[in-house]
Amino acid sequence: MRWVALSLLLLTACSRSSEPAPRADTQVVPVAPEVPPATVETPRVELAAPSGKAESPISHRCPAGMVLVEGMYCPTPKQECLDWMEDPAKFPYARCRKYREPSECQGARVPMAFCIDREEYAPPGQELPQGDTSWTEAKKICEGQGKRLCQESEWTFACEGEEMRPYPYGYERNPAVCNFEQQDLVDRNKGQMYDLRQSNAANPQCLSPFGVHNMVGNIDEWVVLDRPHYSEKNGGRKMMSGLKGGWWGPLRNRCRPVTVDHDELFKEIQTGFRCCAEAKGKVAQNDTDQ
Ligand SMILES: [Ca+2]
Repeated sequence: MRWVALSLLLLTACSRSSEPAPRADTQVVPVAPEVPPATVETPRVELAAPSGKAESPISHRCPAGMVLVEGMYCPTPKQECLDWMEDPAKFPYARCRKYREPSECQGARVPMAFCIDREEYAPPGQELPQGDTSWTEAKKICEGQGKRLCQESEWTFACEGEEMRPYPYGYERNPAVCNFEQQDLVDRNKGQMYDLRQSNAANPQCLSPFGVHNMVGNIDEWVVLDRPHYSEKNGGRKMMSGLKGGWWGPLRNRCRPVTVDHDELFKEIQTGFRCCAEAKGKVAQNDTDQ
């Protein structure tokens, strides 16, 4: 019973900061929080200030279908939640209704320039993003396209922008623009999660400051962790697989959190990815932060 395991997962899930990977689970996950397992979740807080780099849709520096993400990334922003939907002291995966605006950058920024797929990966000719994909499979598909799996910090920057937005679209949680906060998650007759993926043509407003689509919600996206995760459930084994953005359930669905503890072969209907690639040309450091 996969779904039984799923429910355990919801309760157990992963950690560093993201939403638990979903498990299909048996219960209609109550509107609530995902529960936490142990973790390293860093309570990140606060939000951002507009810095605006407006989107850079298509660039000659990136392959077709990719967006140029260039600017000064803040590794340690202060993003302060003003209105929690659950008690973060009890639920590591608590959702935040509204953040203080703007966010503040604590520490030095880092220049970044790379390309990222505008959309969640969908097989050629299809608009429905591919789910049921493991980290290992995602990596192979990206590399087969001459790309690579995104680094955690790259994904975060593409989502937050220089403004360090908690949500790609701003400071207030808004399930009307992206696919998350769905409540009816499990088909009890079949004992499995409903497939609530939405097409890449849906949710046109679910954009990051760089114009990257559906980063939070819809498909949970595999990345390469910035720092290794040593999984207790795997005997302390080093793992580099992380999930970003959450899926369609009532999760954190923010830019900063990352879910760890799902190994390289884990996959469910809600796990997918998008790829990154090197940008052509030099990093124009002086052009970026203004
Ligand atoms: Ca997504």
